[in-house]
Amino acid sequence: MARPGMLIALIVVFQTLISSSTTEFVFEDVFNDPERDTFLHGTFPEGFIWGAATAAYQIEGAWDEDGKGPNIWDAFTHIPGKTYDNQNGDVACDSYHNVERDVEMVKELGLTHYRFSLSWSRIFPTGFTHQVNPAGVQYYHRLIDALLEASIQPAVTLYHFDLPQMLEELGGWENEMMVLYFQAYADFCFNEFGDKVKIWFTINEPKVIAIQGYEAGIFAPGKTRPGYGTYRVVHTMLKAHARAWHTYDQKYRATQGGKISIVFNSFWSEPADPENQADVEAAERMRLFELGSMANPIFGNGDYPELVKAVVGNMSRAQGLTVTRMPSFTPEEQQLIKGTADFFGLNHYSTRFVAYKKPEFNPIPTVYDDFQAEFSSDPVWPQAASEWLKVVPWGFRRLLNWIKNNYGDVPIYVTENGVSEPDGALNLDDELRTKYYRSYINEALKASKIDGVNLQGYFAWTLLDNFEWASGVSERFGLYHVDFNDPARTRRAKNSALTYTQIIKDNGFPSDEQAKVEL
Ligand code: GBH
Repeated sequence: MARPGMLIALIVVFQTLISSSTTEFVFEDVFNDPERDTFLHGTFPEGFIWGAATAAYQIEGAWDEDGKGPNIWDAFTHIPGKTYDNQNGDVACDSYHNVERDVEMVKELGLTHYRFSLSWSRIFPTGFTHQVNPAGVQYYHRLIDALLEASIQPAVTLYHFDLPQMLEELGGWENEMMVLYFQAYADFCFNEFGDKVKIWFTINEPKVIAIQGYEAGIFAPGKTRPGYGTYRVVHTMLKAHARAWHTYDQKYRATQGGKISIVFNSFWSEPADPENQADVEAAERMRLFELGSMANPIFGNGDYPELVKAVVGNMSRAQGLTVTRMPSFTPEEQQLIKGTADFFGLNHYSTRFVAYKKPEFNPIPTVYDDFQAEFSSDPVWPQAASEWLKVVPWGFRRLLNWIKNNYGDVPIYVTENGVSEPDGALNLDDELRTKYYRSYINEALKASKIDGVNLQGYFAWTLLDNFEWASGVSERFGLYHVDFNDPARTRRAKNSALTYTQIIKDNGFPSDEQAKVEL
């Protein structure tokens, strides 16, 4: 005789079978491979971090107020022709004068954490630590205190693209001394804010700063050092990061008990033709250039990947050089850098196809020639306002797995993920972003639940529309809309904010059955 309890159990099983046989997709018309794209119901591990991220220069404004010193983005954006429509971040979202409203949005979303960055030259106008600007320090205390008051944890980036101009004049990140200047700045911040801040990020996206700022010259400081800039700047930044990590580890960890790491940005590189061995190798080469060349020193053996060293070495030789263009670490430096991370910070936005490209020997070598790769995309992939950003949810899961396969069970925080829509008439119904978040977070869920990736947190980029670097305010990434024509910089929730709030409340995407049981 079946007992009533068993009968209910059978019904539940039956219902589960029915619901899992009706496949659900987020982008039904584009990503509808049942194996790859089927929506997964389920929730993230308990205690999962739900956040949103911003960066000082992109939101604060008040560029020369209350004793703040100039930084490289102030200088760069004030040069005509460097940014979209010559826009700058002089006012941006005016977050310097809107602490309360910003924290209110964080509360509305139900975030557990808010990731923002400190403006180095707001705290130290010249960058050097002998001359502090108390008003700048107070601003960050006010923000941090308001967050803590609302039980939201601050997650603080020390450096997000905005080097004090004085330090740039001494060579910027091409100057070896930056390692020590950065360490001194970091030391001050741990000491000043560390009793309240338990998650630290040293440098946001070293590779992006290096390639855009010191090789292509399209980001501040706008230097062009083809073939050399990227490698030299990444080299210095990795050492600067490592020193800051050790400072925290030795002087503050025991009393403050926080975590500290660095943030890398990466596309997913998919072979253009998975049957073509050269494309398969080119895709892996790109992953190593883009992510491995920074992750290997820290999460691997302390050194750059052998393949990357060999490729740059061979190219350099073929270019007639007797010394490789890629700097190398001494054994002591490798020791210094290896293991300097408490988690893996990952910014991810998009995927690209990679095909093999025959090496080109141009009169002036570039890092792009070193890649020996050709990029493309599938025309069906939804296009964001940013040219480089195609929406490809499944690439996210593959990237998370690649990190696990290469660097083991390291806890991963996705420190940025999001999508841009063009500037235009006020439209709070941001369908592309809503679908982007649902599908990308769903792929993260698959990585966590099915693949066993140790994913512990997720930060949406970004809390509010802001100054998108060289693109000015022409590309909007915010969960909240900002009216840049309004002196009050009024913020309004977009639909994606409501969607994200619900995902956070549910800690993922529980099935109807799961939701009922939890009631
Ligand atoms: C992040 O970088 C940044 O951390 C954040 O500040 C930014 O707002 C956000 O992404 C959105 O862009 O002009 O074709 O050479 C992400 C990595 C690196 C992607 C620079 C775009 C420029 C491509 N970004 N890249 S291109």
